[in-house]
Amino acid sequence: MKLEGVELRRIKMPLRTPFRTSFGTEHERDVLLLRAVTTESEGWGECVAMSSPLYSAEYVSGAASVIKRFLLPALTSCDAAQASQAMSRFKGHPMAKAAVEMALLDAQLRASGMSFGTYLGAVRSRVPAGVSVGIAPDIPSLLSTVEGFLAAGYQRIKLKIEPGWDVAPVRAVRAQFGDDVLLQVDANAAYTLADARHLAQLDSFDLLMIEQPLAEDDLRDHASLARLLRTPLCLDESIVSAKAAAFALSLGACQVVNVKPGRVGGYLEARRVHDVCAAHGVPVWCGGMLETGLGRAANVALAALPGFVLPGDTSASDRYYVEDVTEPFVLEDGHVRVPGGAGLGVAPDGEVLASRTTWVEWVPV
Ligand code: OSB
Ligand code: MG
Repeated sequence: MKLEGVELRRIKMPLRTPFRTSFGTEHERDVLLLRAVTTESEGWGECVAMSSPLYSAEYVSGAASVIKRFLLPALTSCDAAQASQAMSRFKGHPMAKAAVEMALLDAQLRASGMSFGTYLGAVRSRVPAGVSVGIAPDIPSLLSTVEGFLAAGYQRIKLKIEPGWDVAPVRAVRAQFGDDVLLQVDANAAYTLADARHLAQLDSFDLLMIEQPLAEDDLRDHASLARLLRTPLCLDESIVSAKAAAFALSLGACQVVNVKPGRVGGYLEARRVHDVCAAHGVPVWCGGMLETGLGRAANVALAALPGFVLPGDTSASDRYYVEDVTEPFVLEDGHVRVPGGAGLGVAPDGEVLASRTTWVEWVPV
């Protein structure tokens, strides 16, 4: 099997409703997709970089550039694991690397007839679905959004928080929907250790975890904060590799890990993060980056591994998109099904893709 080239494509996906986090508001998702063409098959990759470098240093145009200028020319084989090794000499750019690896892995698995889930080691055919709820304009609109998600069957609610939008929304959701709802919060690094006493007020709401309260590079302060709170800490932005996960766990910087393949450079490294955490008895869950059906298919396969013991941000397609590029992922009894077909097990619809495309370029390899 030989790689002939990769088509880079940017699509603009309108969001159902704006998604607000402590780092910004997203009105539409600008997604970079890769189509790897080999002598035997095609494979799809989705780059999770966002349009601006607000969640991490990567952004869509930068990812497209590094893929074209450095990552694709460095490929010596179209075996995903070997490609990942070849790309590792370039510093950083994990989301760009993850997208290339995903496209090659999909091509390779489609050629051999194996699913992503089987390849990664999935032990479940469906995974429980959680949902990430953006910062709302006011408490009544937050409550109506949460009510809708609970009615749809979501098994876990994650509220985005920031200074000024934390204790009150959590208290309101608990008061309205009760103590049985699995509830957690995500700060996207919006606090400092000086906020410890304020954050300790969240301890009375029996949250599953507080995700990434402090800066990405501040593992020591996370370890200090963890000792001041009863609520478990989870890390997202800080966990950039399996090695970083091992270090964070050894420091006591978190008790739970959010696994995002884009953030750690790919699905193979994501599996290693899972393995490190499993060896430490630390629960993990699968994060999300507003993926289309392509990235969602791979995430759901990953979330079916045995260490993923908490519901992830593996929502249905219609959480974000009225029309997905693939057949939509739907909620079935609060779960999302792991595709069983070869590779990702889903494929984009050519017409939907064409109608959303803003830029496309063929890069021969
Ligand atoms: O911190 O988990 C995060 C979305 C974009 C960037 C960062 C994050 C998120 C989410 C949404 O919380 C996850 C999803 O539903 O895809
Ligand atoms: Mg997060």
